[in-house]
Amino acid sequence: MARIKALINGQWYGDLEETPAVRRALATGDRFRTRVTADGGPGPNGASALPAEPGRYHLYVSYACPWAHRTILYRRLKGLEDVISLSVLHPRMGDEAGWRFGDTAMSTPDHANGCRYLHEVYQRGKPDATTRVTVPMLWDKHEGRIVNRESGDIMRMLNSAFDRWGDADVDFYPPGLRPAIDKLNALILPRVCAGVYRAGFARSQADYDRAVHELFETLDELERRLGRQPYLLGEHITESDWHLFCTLVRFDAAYHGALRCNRYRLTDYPALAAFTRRLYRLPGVAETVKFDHIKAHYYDDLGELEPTIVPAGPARDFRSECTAKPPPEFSRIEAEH
Ligand SMILES: N[C@@H](CCC(=O)N[C@@H](CS)C(=O)NCC(=O)O)C(=O)O
Repeated sequence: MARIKALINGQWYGDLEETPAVRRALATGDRFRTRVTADGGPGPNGASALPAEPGRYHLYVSYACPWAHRTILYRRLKGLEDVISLSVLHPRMGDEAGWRFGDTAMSTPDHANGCRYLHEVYQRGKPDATTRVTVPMLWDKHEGRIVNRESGDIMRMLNSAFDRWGDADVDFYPPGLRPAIDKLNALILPRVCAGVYRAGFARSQADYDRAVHELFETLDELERRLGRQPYLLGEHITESDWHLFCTLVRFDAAYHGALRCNRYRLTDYPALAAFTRRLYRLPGVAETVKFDHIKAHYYDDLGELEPTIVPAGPARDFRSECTAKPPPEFSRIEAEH
């Protein structure tokens, strides 16, 4: 059974067996889905909301994590670095304390709460919380509580709620493209972005095989799409592009090996690789991609990997890939073959 880290009724467990009871407790535990809107009016579907204000909110991230990476990118590309403050967790979170702060080359102190570990911040925000302790997490410094820890929600908030201070011209979720973005996200998020995790953390060979099949089938489809246009929805960069980018940029460094997604590498897909480079080269993006953090994280003790699963790849046909003629002394052997 998998070992996980979690807060249960406010108590921290750094090495917990994921029994059905634990899974149920977490499934019905705290959600933290408050939004920040421009004027504090309700969020999507009437979600409770807080007003955008400069200096009020704090973002907890790790540069290793693809979900946190999206929020780092939005903070940068929307020009919100002076509006929303930031603390960086150390990428190695395998020991029992989980995500930790520190004044190191790979992390910062906790600038908002002065805690040593992220689970302490969660406890401070909600003393009886039942939840996994994840990044990214958006914190309200005025009320001393967790606003939200869903990267998809945080992206949408940063995209529009803070436009009085940020760059209002940059819009990754424009009204005219919303249905198309939502449709694409419904394909990419489960099959690619979460798909690499479903493969890597599968508990059985059959679950792994299914996840890997869906992952590479979808990458094939996206390769065809990006062979025709620079970004997923044409000429305009949207939220869906950033979802995909944050997974692809980690693919060869981490997912291919550590999460056993090794049928092909990103570099085996010309259009997907070109798309990743295209986004990487946009001003401000390269600084958000830290391969040392990514590798340290995924090759740390993630604790939940099933040791007996056999990886699917590499899918190579050396015979058709090699066109060189054999030296003459081998021609007799080949003729006999
Ligand atoms: N639903 C979250 C997922 C975030 C997530 O899974 N973060 C990982 C790091 S990549 C984490 O903090 N895991 C710690 C844990 O689950 O114990 C989101 O999209 O923001």
